[in-house]
Amino acid sequence: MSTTATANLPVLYSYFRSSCSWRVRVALKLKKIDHEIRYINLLKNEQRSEEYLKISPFGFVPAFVDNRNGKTLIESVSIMEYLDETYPEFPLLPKDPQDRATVRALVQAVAMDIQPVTNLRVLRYLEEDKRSAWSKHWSEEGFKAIESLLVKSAKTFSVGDSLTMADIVLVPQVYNAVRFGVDMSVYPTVSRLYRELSELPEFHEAHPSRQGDCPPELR
Ligand SMILES: N[C@@H](CCC(=O)N[C@@H](CS)C(=O)NCC(=O)O)C(=O)O
Repeated sequence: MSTTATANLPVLYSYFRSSCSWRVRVALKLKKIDHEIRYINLLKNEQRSEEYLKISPFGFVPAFVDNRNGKTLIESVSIMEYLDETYPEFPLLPKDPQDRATVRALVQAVAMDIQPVTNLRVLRYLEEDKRSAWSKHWSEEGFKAIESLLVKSAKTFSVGDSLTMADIVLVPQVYNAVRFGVDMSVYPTVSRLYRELSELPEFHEAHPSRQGDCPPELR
């Protein structure tokens, strides 16, 4: 591993099942940015290696190295915002300030309220037999609120008729909720968006099962 891109392509540090990495994988695809992926195996604790902590001091994926300046970025939402500001093709935020605020509220609900409490290091801190109920509980709490926001904001996509970051963060988090045993049918708007977004090639290609580090039995 290196802290700067050695090839001509930007580099994404990713793990196939990481919802936060999946977000950036989709953003890169929507913006048609060619990139290299380097795999960090979270189950083998590669995110805690001395070498990787120099890239991401929190020991999280994703991290992104911009080949244009060799700089490393961390935090999936700020990586997406950076990509949006520096690669204008396929804007990920709406122009209207009210809609932007709604997109950001939905993004934060997932990225700050659900994902952090169901993250691997938090689950590992809990006793093993408590982990599943914990993840399910916090996912249900979050999606209950997200459903009521989406009922007001969604049309074709989460906010109106343009695909935004709100959609990008939604799909991986629903995928995780399903893994945690959440019954998503009680959130009809979330479920409809998940189904329709999952069919788009950018989401499909960025799916965990399509990643080079996905074990054969999960493909
Ligand atoms: N706020 C960070 C969270 C990143 C994060 O939690 N990544 C998870 C995978 S989705 C991770 O690397 N977990 C490793 C661990 O918990 O040890 C972001 O949005 O990028």
